[in-house]
Amino acid sequence: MRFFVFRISLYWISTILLSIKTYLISKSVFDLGIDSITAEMILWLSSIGSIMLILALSLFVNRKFYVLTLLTIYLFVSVILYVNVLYYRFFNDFITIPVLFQTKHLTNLGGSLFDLFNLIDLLFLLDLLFLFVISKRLNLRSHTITQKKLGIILIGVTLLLVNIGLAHKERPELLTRSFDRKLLVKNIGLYAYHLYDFYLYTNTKTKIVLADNDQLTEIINHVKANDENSNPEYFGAAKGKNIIMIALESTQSFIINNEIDGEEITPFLNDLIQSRGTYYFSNFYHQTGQGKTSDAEFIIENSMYGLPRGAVFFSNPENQYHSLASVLKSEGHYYSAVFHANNKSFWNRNIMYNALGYDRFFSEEDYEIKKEDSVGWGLKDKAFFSQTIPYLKELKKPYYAKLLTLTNHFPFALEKADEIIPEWTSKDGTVNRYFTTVRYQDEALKQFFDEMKREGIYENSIFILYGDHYGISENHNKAMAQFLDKEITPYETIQLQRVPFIIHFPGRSETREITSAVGQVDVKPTVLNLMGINQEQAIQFGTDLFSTDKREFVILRDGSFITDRYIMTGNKCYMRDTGMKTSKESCEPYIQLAKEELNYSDQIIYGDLLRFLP
Ligand code: GP9
Ligand code: MN
Repeated sequence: MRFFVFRISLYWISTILLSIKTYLISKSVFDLGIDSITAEMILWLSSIGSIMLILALSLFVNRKFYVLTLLTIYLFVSVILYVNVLYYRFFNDFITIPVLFQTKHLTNLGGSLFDLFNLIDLLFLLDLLFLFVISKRLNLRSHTITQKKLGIILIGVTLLLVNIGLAHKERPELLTRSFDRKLLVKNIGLYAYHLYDFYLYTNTKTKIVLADNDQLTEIINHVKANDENSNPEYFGAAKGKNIIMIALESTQSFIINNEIDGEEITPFLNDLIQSRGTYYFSNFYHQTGQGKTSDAEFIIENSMYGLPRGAVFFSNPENQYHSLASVLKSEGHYYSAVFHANNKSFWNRNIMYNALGYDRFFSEEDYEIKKEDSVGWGLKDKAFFSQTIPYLKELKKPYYAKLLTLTNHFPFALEKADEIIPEWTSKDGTVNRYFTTVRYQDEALKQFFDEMKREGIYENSIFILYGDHYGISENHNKAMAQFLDKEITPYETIQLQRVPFIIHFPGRSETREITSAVGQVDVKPTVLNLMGINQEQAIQFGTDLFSTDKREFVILRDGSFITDRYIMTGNKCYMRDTGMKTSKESCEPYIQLAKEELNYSDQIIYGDLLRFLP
């Protein structure tokens, strides 16, 4: 035994112990959904790889301090691990640097520390004691390892690279888009997650520190110069009404008033569009980037663009915003709530919603998610809507409620029993299933509207329905060409970025289809105008959709744009009505403008510039 212990140096014993501890805690405390051999492997690799590298820091100090440094690092990492355990037991989430500064969060935790502690946690101390006891004995031997530090670092880095490779296969774009803390920890491990969080935090903070007030003045001038008047006829048209906004997951406009094998795909939406009191915008474009659903939320809340990379929900949840929810609250005394039956930390919503001024977030925890009611990403839309009704009835009026659907999300999974129309029959399974899940979502909406009518919610509300972003990516052009019976050129790809946008006012007699090109940035100014809220001082990149002097100029996040006559994408200019290529000069005047507009919006976010407003 003695021989064995002396052979293995303190460094390796520490690495093994800490890896085992991290693995056991990740499996028992954190609910990461480790459900495959690959996921198990990733968990081991990420723990061992990062622990090897962290502990290797001790190999670079003077030999005299080697053991002390190693033990200190070990203790430090154990503390990080344990603090996450306590935090997770309370918040069902992992710590981020910004929340460390949110005193509200930590006081909550502090108040219930005693309840969060489990006797079994004392086991987490055993390894520390053990190491402490043996460390003295190993002291003499330990320096031999310091000669092998290069090898150790090489192994650590290799393990992490393999880990990242596997993680990338499991979840492409994980690091550029962030998605969700649980997914991050599951795929890169707790320690690398903290490093990543630290990087995001410092990167964001540096840009904010360097920003100044003058930038804002320039942007205000730009915004004012491009402003268009809201339509006074609609000013206050829905004043005091409850606002019910529904995000239609991955829903594109091409399915509206369309059929598959003789079956309507969206009979309810088609009817709604024809009903009294409905305004349907048939050339409404999503403007989202990598932040997908969260970008759509951000754009609609703020009338600003998302970021060129990553999700602003993740990178800038600490900024000051003048969001729809907060303006409705300050100017119209509206209560606001979001309903979404998914993990609350997905897209960092639980944190970002504070910055957006929402009063309440009903997430997965507020829904009863039975196995038979869930598919794919979670609670099916029908159950989601039904369970939301009682909550809606209890909300303080007037309210602004936003509901985010989920069933029509890639990979568009649905059980046979829920299928209203069968899957399509092309060679592309994704596209085939899409029609079926869109049809299901449409049925769920119908049921929701019926229930709202029965429960007396309908009459006093105004409804805003929007598609958040595309559901069928360019990888499926072949099947799409087959369905639409035309080639999917870059011009068509832009046209496929249209998503439904519907405003429905119960009690109004008009029915209108508005065909001008508009986008998600225009939603906030429209809603505020309908609510009778003056926005002269607002910094926003969109304008009232009912404005009579509205210019047609929609900018997509990649710099593509749509004007009354042209569509520009991939550095080529097309005629908007025919899709024919035309000379680049026609689009030229808008290119710079589009860049400028996106850039100004980015500057506001990167520099947290709205904090400079009085
Ligand atoms: C997750 C849901 C889907 O909560 O909003 O996000 P997406 O992948 O569409 O951005
Ligand atoms: Mn989405």
